[in-house]
Amino acid sequence: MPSIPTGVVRQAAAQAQPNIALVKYWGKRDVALNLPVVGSLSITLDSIWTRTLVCFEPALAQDTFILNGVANAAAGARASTSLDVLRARAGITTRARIETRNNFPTGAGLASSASGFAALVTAAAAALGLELDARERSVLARRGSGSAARSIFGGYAEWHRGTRDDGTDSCAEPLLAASAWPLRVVVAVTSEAQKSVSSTDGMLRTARTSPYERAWESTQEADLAEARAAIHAHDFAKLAAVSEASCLKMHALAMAARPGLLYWNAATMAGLHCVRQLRAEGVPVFFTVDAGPQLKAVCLPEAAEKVAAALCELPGVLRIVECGLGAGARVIPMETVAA
Ligand code: 2P0
Repeated sequence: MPSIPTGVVRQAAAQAQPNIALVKYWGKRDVALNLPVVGSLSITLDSIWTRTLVCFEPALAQDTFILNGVANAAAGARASTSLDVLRARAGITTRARIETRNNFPTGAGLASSASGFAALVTAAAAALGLELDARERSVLARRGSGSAARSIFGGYAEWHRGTRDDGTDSCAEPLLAASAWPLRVVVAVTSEAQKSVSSTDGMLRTARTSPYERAWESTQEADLAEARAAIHAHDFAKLAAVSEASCLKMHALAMAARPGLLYWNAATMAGLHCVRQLRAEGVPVFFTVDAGPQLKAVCLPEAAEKVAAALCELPGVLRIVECGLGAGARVIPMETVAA
């Protein structure tokens, strides 16, 4: 296969933000392709991000991957697998230097793999001059990390399960723009540590051993329909009900695995009760928790300050990160990655 001519460097940078699933993804029908057993639905955030520069350089013998200024071989291996798919599309074998930065903790339940692979695919496609639409980038981002399919899009997005074995119909699509219903997300960070069981391992263990797997799969379509309807109607109470139900159902499914997966800590649990108490007092807020101990409180904009103040008070809450809803993955000026 040809390489880029000696001395010619092809490069581009992109930014993507994490997304938070309101109707959760958990379980794979194809591990290699990251094909999910269920569809899922999410909101993309605005102020926490991954910025990634990809430089294809003929002089490189192998891909190099630098995360927040430090070489990271494990993350680099996953990135290389994604780049291989793009290299094959472009008909080249040239290796790349990848520099990536997160302005939030990596691998701690804040969806860094979602923003990471959405930014990587968007930057690499631009560097190689591949004219891929967002749907195609969503398919490619999914192969790196399932939830990355959703971070290609801003605002509210749904990732379709798909039915094809090759995964070409398992991509996300936008449901509603962020500006059409600008909810806010208050994240209570309860640990900065990397999680002990990765999402991938947790999903595989769950599928092998949880007695609730079939119920999880058979009830997802109804949750997705309910969430879609709530979003289109801007019905906060309805979205709160289905989102909390999906979150608790996913964790119940995972807790029932052998050995059970416990992603929460005491502060996470305190956060769940705090959010329920606030809502009982009339505050428009609901919770969701992913494969880590951070508590995410989703609220109407006018409630954000009160929600942040209440969560901040809880023992074990280390800090609060507040976000709005943001845009999908996009190309950015290359100098902003190093800045
Ligand atoms: C989600 N999570 O829908 C669910 C809910 C965590 C809990 O997607 O194995 O990093 O790379 O496809 O996408 C986290 O899993 O897993 C996730 P892989 P991913 O957001």
